[in-house]
Amino acid sequence: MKTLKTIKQLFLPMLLLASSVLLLGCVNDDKKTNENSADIAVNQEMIAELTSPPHVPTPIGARKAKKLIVKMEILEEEGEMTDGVKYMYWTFGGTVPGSFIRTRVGDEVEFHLQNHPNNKLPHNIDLHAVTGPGGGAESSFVAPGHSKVFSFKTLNPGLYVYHCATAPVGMHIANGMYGLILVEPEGGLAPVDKEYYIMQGDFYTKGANGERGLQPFDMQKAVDERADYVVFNGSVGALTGDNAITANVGETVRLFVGNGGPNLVSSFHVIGEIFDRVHVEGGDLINENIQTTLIPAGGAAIVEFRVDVPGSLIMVDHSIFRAFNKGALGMLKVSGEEDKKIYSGEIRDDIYLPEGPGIQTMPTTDEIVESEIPAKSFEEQMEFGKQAYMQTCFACHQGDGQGIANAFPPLAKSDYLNADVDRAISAVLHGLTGEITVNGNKYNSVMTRQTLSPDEVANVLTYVYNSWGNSGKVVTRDMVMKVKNKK
Ligand code: HEC
Ligand SMILES: [Cu+2]
Repeated sequence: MKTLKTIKQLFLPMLLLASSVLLLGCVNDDKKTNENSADIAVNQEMIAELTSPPHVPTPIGARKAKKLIVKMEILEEEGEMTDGVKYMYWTFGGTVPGSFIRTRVGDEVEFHLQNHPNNKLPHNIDLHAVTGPGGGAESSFVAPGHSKVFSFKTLNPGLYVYHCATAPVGMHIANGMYGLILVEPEGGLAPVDKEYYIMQGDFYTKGANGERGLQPFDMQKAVDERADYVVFNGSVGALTGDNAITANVGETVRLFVGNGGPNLVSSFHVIGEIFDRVHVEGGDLINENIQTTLIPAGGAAIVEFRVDVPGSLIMVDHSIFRAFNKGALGMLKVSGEEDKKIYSGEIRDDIYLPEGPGIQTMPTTDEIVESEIPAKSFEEQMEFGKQAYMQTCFACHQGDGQGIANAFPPLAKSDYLNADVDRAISAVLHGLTGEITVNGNKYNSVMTRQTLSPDEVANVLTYVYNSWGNSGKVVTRDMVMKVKNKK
């Protein structure tokens, strides 16, 4: 009880301060506050410090508003969802969630969005901290091997989500394209001892939870909101065991918690702790003494508490099957002296382990293997071709070649495909842009060049031509070489 009082004493002056700021805020109407922020002058520039989760950049404190240069690189890269399960993540800065951006109100952010040349897809960024069309999405659409620059002024303080908004938007978000940007108020946030960055996300894989191998994204499960994994910081175990975040008894902890979705809302809870203060939805409203705070998809919260006793605090989405069966579980390890007045029981460091199938080994016979060997028969061409399709084409043209309306044309019963085999080979070898008509529907988009060997091109197209009601053509290596040597 005494310690509780001390916490109150500690936070009371801060609260008074916060409420007087709130009162002042009430005198001005919102619009005026924004206008005032827009008038804050910037006269120096600096490169923004970006950090990977669970770390956050140094607090802003009393720094004056500046021109802040943010360089964010998009990387599409394979990672591990859980033991033995690989996933092709699309990332801002090489991590899920993406790099943390820390700014203050009145900063003029010059944003450089760089799409790595090895990437397959165009992307963009929608920052919820932006006042402007699409949150920046319209100005930042960038093809692989290009960089886009746009600039915005941070008008409203708060913790904001950013995400990719390229069609199909849900798929880009589901593959990990989200992160947090903090806009600190004038004078900065109150100092604390430890700050961390945590973001929840739901993932949809072709195989069930725990099924091994490289698991492609499953559009239908995503549409149906049937998540195979719900995790903090991009994978099962990203914040447990050796990856746990830490603090010492008596320290104040601030968690910047976001939810990338794409679908699920998070009932964020820390087992064995009460949040002293929560910046509700990442905004100015402060709530106190909270057990569980709701974080919407595409939303965030700032959670603050003092740790009083040693042990492992377990962070969960209190939709509890997600925590124990789908991965939404992290640890904050607190070291220091016990305080029997606050908690008298035995404290163990190792009692909570995810019990879901995600951590069990469930070997399957049909693991996806990459093949460099030329196919010896039609059956082998079909088999290798299917593997290549599931790894390379699937993301856009979908599992049954049905495509995605207004974004990716169908390969199933495609008149465009069946009319001209050389043209199809060329599309895979060299990419395809400009307006085309497939089965009466117009598409005007970009298919990037696919990095496949001539054998793989022959196999994948043979698979496509002999699936889903197509014309049944067989494509050979020689046919591919002929098209290749033409250009
Ligand atoms: C990054 C997404 C993406 C990937 C991956 C991709 N495509 Fe495409 N594909 C497209 C887009 C977009 C178009 C339409 C281009 C346009 O509008 O000019 C297209 C067009 C085509 C077409 C011609 C139109 C049609 O429907 O018949 C063929 C054939 C094709 N792709 C085959 C493939 C094959 C085979 C693969 C895998 C080796 C593949 N694509 C991988 C996006 C993709
Ligand atoms: Cu994207």
